[in-house]
Amino acid sequence: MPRRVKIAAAQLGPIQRADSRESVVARLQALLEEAAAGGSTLVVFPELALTTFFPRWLYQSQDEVDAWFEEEMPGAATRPLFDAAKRLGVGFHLGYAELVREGNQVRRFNTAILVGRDGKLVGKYRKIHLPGTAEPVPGAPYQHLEKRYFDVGDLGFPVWKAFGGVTGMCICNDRRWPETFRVMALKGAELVVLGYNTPDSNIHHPEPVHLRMFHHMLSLQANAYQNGMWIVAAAKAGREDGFGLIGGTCIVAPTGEIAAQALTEGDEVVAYDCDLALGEYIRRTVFDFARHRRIEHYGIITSQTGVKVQTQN
Ligand code: ING
Repeated sequence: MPRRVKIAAAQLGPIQRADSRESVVARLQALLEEAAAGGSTLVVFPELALTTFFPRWLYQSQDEVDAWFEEEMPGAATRPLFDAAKRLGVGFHLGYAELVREGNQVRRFNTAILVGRDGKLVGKYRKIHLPGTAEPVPGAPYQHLEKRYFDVGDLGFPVWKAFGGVTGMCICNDRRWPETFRVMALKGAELVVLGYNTPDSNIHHPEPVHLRMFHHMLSLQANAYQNGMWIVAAAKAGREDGFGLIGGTCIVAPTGEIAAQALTEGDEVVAYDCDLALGEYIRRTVFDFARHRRIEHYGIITSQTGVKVQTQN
């Protein structure tokens, strides 16, 4: 029995360092309205969708860093987006930098939320796989300092009954790690939504530029198929203050096929009428976890973090 939900991936073009949150929220609202007009009931926005990709720089003070964070969600600048979504009866996924004050402790996360069609918060996820470095890479044309600016997510990989199925979230680099999707699939996820900011060059090792898009799509298509789930991924793309981010916003079916994909590196909505039941046959046959998985042979995956060479000879 099909269970259809029309989902939009709302790609954002570049956000310049000088752009105000208000100007960005106006763009997000325009994308939301375009998606709603096309019949979507869930809109997926990118990672850190309110600001430029600020971890590309080293800052001199913590105040400069904290200016990129939100202490309340919605706050004054983002309230119009929540109001528009509620008015239109459309849910959304939004990535942002979250600052949490608990007593005299401050914690900072690369966070994403899922908001229902009634405008109410369904759930929150905090990015677990933080890429890059805590210290700047000497001589690099730009930095990737997520390990410096964010704490590791402390909410695990939760899933929720939402949008007609079981829905989970992850963020950007999480999509490169199969554990991310397998954990949510083991909890019954049929749909995972995510945003990303992926630089168009590798500061850690020279590699052909086409691999950025190839690895992005490979990660999504493989994980969608191997877990029999829909994956919807929205980019922040284009050149931010001269630094390039890849596009490739897309909707991937549980078969691993690309159902819809963005053509530009600007603000662009791509949508697809996803049948959340499509993955059922995959999870009942080739990836029937209960019938085929042999966890007695997998223990090393959670008992060991890095590589320890241990050959038989
Ligand atoms: N960005 C990149 C991503 O995972 C990256 C970082 C790019 C890591 C390419 C490895 C290879 O898409 C974020 N924000 O995680």
